[in-house]
This record gives sequence, structure tokens and C-alpha cells, in this order.
Amino acid sequence: MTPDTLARAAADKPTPRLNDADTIATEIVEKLTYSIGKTTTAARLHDWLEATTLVVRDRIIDNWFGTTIHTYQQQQKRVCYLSMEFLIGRLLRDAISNLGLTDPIREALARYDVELDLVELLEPDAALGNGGLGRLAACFMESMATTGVPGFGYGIRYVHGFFRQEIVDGQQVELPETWLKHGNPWEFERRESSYEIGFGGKVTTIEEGGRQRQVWRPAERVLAVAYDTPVVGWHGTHVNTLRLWSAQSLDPILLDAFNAGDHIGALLEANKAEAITRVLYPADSHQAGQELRLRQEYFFSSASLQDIIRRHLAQYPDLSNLSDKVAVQLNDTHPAVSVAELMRLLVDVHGIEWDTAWETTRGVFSYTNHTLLPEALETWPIHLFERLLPRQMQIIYAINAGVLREATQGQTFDDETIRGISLIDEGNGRRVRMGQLAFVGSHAVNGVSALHTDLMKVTVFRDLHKLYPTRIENKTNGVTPRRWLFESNPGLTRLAEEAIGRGFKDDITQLSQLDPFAEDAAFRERFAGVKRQNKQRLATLIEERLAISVNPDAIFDIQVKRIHEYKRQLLNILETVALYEQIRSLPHLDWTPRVKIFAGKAAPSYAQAKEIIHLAGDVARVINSDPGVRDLLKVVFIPNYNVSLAEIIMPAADVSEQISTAGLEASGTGNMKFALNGALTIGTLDGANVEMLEHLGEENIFIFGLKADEVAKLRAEGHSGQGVIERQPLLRSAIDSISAGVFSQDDPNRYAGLMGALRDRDWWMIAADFRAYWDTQRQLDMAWRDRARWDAIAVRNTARMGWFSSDRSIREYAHDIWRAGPNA
Ligand code: 26V
Repeated sequence: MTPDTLARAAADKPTPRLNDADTIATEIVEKLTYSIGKTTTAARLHDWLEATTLVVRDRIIDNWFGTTIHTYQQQQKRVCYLSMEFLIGRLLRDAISNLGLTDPIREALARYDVELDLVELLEPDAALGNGGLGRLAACFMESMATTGVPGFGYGIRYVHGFFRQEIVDGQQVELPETWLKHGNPWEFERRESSYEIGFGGKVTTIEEGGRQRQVWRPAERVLAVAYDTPVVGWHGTHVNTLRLWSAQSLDPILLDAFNAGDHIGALLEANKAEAITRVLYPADSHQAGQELRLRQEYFFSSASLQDIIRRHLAQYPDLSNLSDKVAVQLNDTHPAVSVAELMRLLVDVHGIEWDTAWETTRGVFSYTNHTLLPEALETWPIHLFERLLPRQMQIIYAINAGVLREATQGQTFDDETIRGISLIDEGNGRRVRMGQLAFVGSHAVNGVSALHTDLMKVTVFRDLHKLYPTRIENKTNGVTPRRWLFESNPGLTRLAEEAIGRGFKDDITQLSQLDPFAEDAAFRERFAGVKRQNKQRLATLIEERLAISVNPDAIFDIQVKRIHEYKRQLLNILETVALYEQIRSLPHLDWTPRVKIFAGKAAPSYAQAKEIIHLAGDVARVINSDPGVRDLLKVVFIPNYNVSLAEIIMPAADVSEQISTAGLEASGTGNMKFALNGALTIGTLDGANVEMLEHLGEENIFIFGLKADEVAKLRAEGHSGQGVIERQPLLRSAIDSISAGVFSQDDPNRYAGLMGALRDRDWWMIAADFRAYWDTQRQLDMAWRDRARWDAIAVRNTARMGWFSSDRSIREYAHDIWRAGPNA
């Protein structure tokens, strides 16, 4: 944009639209007629969805242009959030709610006997992510818009997002997901914003004006085409952009080959190019190491950086002030190759001197680590890297040389420390360590909870932390209260408004004004009434989808998240089996009725996680069909957990299971969503549970089990489960029953491996923590019997969770790391 076009754009600004039901009804019918080509009588529900979306979209676009012009005119610093994943979910309800249009749109549609809630349900989830990391990116995008940070999300427009999960004969089956089937009204293709991305080929050195320059001649090139989606913040005034890249071939068809009769061969190149953005890798814990994954990472990193540089040069004369005007956040190491790519663009393409370029690069980037699990830390074999990205590999060697020079000069580090600092892992067949690359190329490196950040300093980044002792800082995660309270729990939101007014909707920390209402019996009753309704809604969903009837007056005890050994769904299942056996043996005792609810997906190649799903289903079938347990215990595994299902589940929980092996859950964000909606947490001292304990007070959260340092110590001592199991009759009996095939009579040995691992290494400390977990569950039973106490704790949870808003996280990033935003 030139200053001239900018002034024109500002002058051409459309007049604000009216938002009353009449106007909106007229506009919806207009869209139905002229954009969709349907009359109101012929329109199907899907047409109403499209028409409504277009009406909402018009209002967003007005503000979108306004935001863009403002950022440009004020020469504000832009924040670019590079993430391989954005787990967005549905957008319509979020947009309507943030724009404050819920009532008029509901009324406008009702005039045609169309129900807004049913229309919203037809929108497919945008599931461009695996779990916590991708959902955090989506919450952060919304919070950047809300807090007025000029934010640009950069990612990949996968044709197929996260797979759809079905359970067939008790086992997970993965089916392709096709969210773009009916088109996507939220996105705008920007053909003019396309960039060439190279792979392979050779690097040659040329002499130019007495200086040597490296020129990379890639063997392959593909085109990255931008698709933009507006991201609306609270009140809708500030609208940011999510720019997702789609891969296209430069030559859609090789005509020579086609004309020679090779019709398949003529398309091969196009297919190979388009494969890059075809599907999201459905793994979040084991490094797959496939070439296509590295191609995806480089593809979106390079496209985003080229775009960032082009935008910058459209506004400023050169790149000398790049780090004053752009901050780039690397969401985990997936975009870490960006460090080498920006150096290449600055040095090779824009002729900037190495040291200056390095200073700019470190000024621009910052990096967030989201996991300490060794198997999830990204490394790439050098030979693969070199073949695919030869120039970037040279640059990584050069960066490494500089860092190692720094390390060997000043202080005297021993050889082991130097090996830990190096970007090259020499131990496992020579690999590039993406964490080290991201770390050295950034001015700030953060963990996602206080505990996780402390652990980073003594584990993965112990050695780099010695060399750069001020670089690591903490930024505890948060969740957006718009989606996770206002939209998903309108009942609770209304109740809070009646009690404390509307202030909390603009400043969520004001929820703390609810605290005294924990003592108010009438309020508690209304709070419990809202919970009861939300539970009823979930009970209906369970009945409809699974034909299992659950009692909404029982404790809804819920564990929903990715299935992973460290998250210990198995601990929960073992406690369920032990409880079942106790209820059967002692039926006369006054048991507290519970419904155990599970949901989550396993990575397709993660055998143990899939066995855990199978076991949950087997246990559910046996318990649910045992007349002896009556309504005292039910077990439910809800298939295909996704953002939209989470929006129904979070408000309906009494108990939130956050029971990871301490030290392994970086933060958790489900823990925050549940507590914000008034669920009581049973959890280990792990991730953000630690800070939840601080904010909630120890009477309002149920913490149990080994702490991170105790886990580390036990592991170092070679802990095995056998001894503990012998001393715990409840646990032993549960394991014996599962091992004997009580829950898998068609295949009695099905769980021999899973149970054997508990007796052996018990790596995830499930046996070790069982007793503490069982006892704490029984404390929850006791608390449930004192309804005044339970409800008071629930109210205090909602009242004290305001700090865990992603607005707070974003303000901290903006102030401490990006130095950007409305107050920068
Ligand atoms: C790792 C890998 C490894 C290679 C294969 C593909 C792949 C994809 C994703 C990841 C990173 C997963 C890390 C992750 O999701 N961490 C979660 O981040 C949440 C947000 O910070 C946090 O709340 C969770 O505790 C943490 O597990």
C-alpha cells in the first residue's frame, strides 16, 4: 500500500451497517437470493448457514480493513505467529458473539422459522491441529484481536485436517476429514500473494563486486498461495488475519508428457506439489521423521518469511529496522527452520552482511517450547536436511560454528556441555536439533507454565541455559473466555451478569467479584441449576450417540484430551475397575454415583494409546451392562473428540481429570476450561495445575501424587511397579481382572502387554500413584455429599480462574517479548 492508496482506502470506508433484526433479516434474504440463488421457501438449513455467514462476514470485513489501515498508518509493530497448527473449531458463533449480534440474528432467522442454534451446528469444525498446541494458537489469535495486538497467524491450509475418529468393535478407526467439502465462506484466496518455494538442488558460490555470494538453485519449485481468514476479537472492532498457505504446482500439467500419451505422468509433479498441504500429521508425541513433514515445515516457514519481508519493504525503505517492526513467534520447533531461512533471505537475497543479519534474526524471533518429552523433540537426519535444503544446512553449520565459538571463548564449559549446546547431535547418526536452532536464533525462549519453564532450564536446555542464562522466561498459557465461557456456557454467563454486572465480560479478572457468592445459598443453588442443565444436555448427547443413559444427578467425572501414556487415562480406568469391584463386593455401602466420561484421539501409529481406548470401551461395556452396579457407575467413551464437542463437555463437568505423570504435561489448557466452568480438579502437581493451586487455594482443588522431582528420583532408582502392586489389593485385583480377560472374554490376553508394563517398569508411575489417586477420589465422593461445600468450591473455581485468560498470556508476550501492542 502506498500512502495514496491508503488515504483512498480510508476515505472509501463503508458506512457502518445497522444491526437491528429488521436490517439483518433483509440482508440475510438478500444473500439467500443473490449469492446463493434460493428463495426463503426453497432454502435448506445449509443455505441459511451460508447466508447468515455472509451477512456476519460483511460486518467483519468493514472492521478488518479498518484494522489494517490503522496498523499501517501508525507504523505499528506486527506480531507474526508461526504455527503448523491452528485448531479453530467453528467460527460462526464466535463471530456473532464477539460482534454482539446474537439476539438480532436469532430474531431475524426466527421470522423464517429457522433456529440459529441448528444453523450453527451445520458448520464443520476447522480442525487444523492435533491438540493443546493448536488450540492454544487459536485462543491466542482471538486474544490478540481482543487486546488490539496487530497479529498475523501464519500456518498451513490442510485439505484434510485432524482425522475423524470412529470406534468400531471397540477400536479406533481413522477416517479422512473433509472440512472444505462445501467450500469455506470465511477464507479469501489471495492469488496475488504467492511465493515460490524451492527444494533440493545445488548451492554455488559466485563472485560479485569482490564479495562472494552463495546462490541456491533448487531442483524443485512449488507455489505457496495465501488464503486469509479474518479473526474477530471481543466487540469486533479489531480484526486480525490468519494467513494459511496452500501448495500448488507451478506447472499444473506437463503438456509435453500429456501429448506424448503419458497422462498420469503429466500430473505427477502437480500431485507431488499439492501433497505438501494435503493432510495434517496426526501425531503429537512421536517424531515421525518423514520427508513430507520437513517439506511442510519449510514450505510454510519460507512462504511466511517472504511475505513478511515483502510487506515490510512495501512500507519501509530497507530491512535495517525489521526487528523494530516485526516480531515472529515460533510455536514450538515446527517452524524453526525459519531461523536459517531468514538468514538466507537476508544474506543471499538481500545482500546483508552476516553479523547484521544475525542480529536482525535474533531480534525478530522468539520461541515457545511445548513439550519436554524426549521422543517429541524434533531432530532431522543431516543427510535428509542437506538433500532437501542444502543452503539452509550450510547456514545452520555456520550458525553452529558461531555459537560454539562463543561457548568455547568466554567461560570454560566442559565437553559434555558443549555437546549439549551444539545444533548438531553427533550421537544418533548426526541430526539437526530443531530446539537448539530455535533457541539460538531467538532473543526470548519461553515455557508455558512456571513448572515447565523451570524444568526446561535443567533438562532440554540445560546447556544452552548456561550459555544464555537470561533467555528463558515463563509465559503461562491461557484460554479465551469468549469461546470457553460466554459462548459455550451462556447459562453461567447470564448468572454471573446478574450477580456482578457486565464488567467481567470486558475484563475477565472481575469474575473474582463472584467469590463472596460462594457463601450465598440461593446463588449456589442457581449455579448448581445451570450445571444441572449443562449435564442434561451432555446426557442427551450421550443417549443419542451411544444409546447409553446416564444419570445427570451423578458426578460427571471427565477426562478428555489426547490419549497418551503420560496423561494416564490408564490410571483413571484402573480406578474405575477398582471402584466397580468394590461396588460389587460391598453393595450395601452408600456409594456416590459417578459417570466416568472419556474422549480423545490416539495417534494412528501409537499402539499403546489405541489399546487404552480399546480397554476403556471394554470396561464400559461390562460395567454398563452389569445390573449389580445399577446407576452407581457408568463408563462412557465419546468418539471423535473435537473443539465443538469440548464446548458441550467443559460446562457439564463436575470433576476434571488432570492426572499426568508430574513433570510431563507442559501446561494443559483443558484444566483451565473445566475450572472456569466450575468443575473441581483432581490432578497432580504438574503444568499449570501448580498455578491453579496457587490461585484457587488448596481447599478448592484436589491435588495428589508424586511431584516432578520425586518421579525423576524414582525413575533414576529403577522403580518397578511389582512391589507397589503387591501392597495394594485394590490395584492388584483390578490388574488381575484385566489380565485375566474379565473385560475381554473374546481375547483374554488382549491386555497382557499393557498390564505387564505396570508390573515392570511402571514408567508413567501409574502403580506408584494409584493409592493417592484412589484416596483423593474418595475425598471427592465425601465432598459431593456436602452439596453446600461442593457448590461453594465450584463457584470459587469460576471466580478465581480469570487470571488464566489468554488475554493475560497475550499481554505478557506483547509486553515482555514482542514489545508490541496498543501500549508499546
Ligand atoms: C510434536 C510433534 C512431534 C513430531 C510429530 C508431530 C508433532 C506435532 C506436535 C508436537 C508438539 C506437541 C506439543 C504439544 O501439543 N504440547 C502441548 O502444548 C499445550 C499448549 O502449550 C500444553 O498445554 C500441553 O501441556 C502440551 O502437551
